[in-house]
Amino acid sequence: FYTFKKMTDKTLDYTTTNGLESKTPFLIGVAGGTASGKSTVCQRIVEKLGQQHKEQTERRVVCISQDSFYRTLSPSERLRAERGQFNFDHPDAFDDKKLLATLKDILLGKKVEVPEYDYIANSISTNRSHTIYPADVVLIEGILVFYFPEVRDLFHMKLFVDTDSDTRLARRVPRDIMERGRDLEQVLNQYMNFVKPAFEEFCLPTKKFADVIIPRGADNFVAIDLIVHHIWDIMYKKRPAPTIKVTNGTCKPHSEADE
Ligand code: UZR
Ligand code: MG
Repeated sequence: FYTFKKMTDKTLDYTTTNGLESKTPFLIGVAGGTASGKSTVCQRIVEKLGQQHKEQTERRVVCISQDSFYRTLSPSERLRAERGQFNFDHPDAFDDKKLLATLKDILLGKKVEVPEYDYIANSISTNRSHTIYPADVVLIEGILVFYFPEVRDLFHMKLFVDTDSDTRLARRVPRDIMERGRDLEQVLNQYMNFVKPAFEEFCLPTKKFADVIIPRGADNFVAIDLIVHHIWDIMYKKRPAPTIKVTNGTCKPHSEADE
């Protein structure tokens, strides 16, 4: 099997629609309902590509969460959020312009800063962010990454993690209570009032945009294996990646130092 050394020897290259021969990351979108296992699927892909122990600057495969693109709430929205009355599952809760601009920069081979999200404060951290260095493969996961058409059009590959709703709820409840500091009543109210209806209205209809639907999520080793093999093929056998359009910018190759 391939080693990490071999992997660093090559980067992706393909011709963009502006005609420039360019090396840009292969961008993968991972959507699915809350607690469907999106992050775990991404982690498994990174592990299978042998990346999990690498330093951030050396990584050839990186993951970003759409949570980093929640918009800043107004004072009254913030109060509602504290009472569990703000709809974090609605497309309006996100700063899609910022998400779009960041993904375009990534495709142009630029280094970007992505803030961390703080679930207890219900906002992005002002002091904690991480730098995403140019990589070969960038995964971006989130409930609504296929919702915004301009964002959706930037992905080379779209995955939808399709896990039953009852399984997702069963995972979501303990996660919110233990990791996100909520109580049971608040979690269930929020689920019934916002999470479930928004999933049905905004997330589920984006399943049709996926190239690959992964039933059962991260437990589906066969599907993850197939996806990883496809990524390998594109990275090493120079199978052409699908062409994507990056407007408002010129694609330029990574610097030699990144090779
Ligand atoms: P995943 N979310 C919060 O609980 N609090 C916030 O401050 C921001 C987001 C939740 C959001 C959504 N909903 O269902 C979930 N609520 O994060 C998406 N309520 O994250 O895909 O990891 O489940
Ligand atoms: Mg998540």
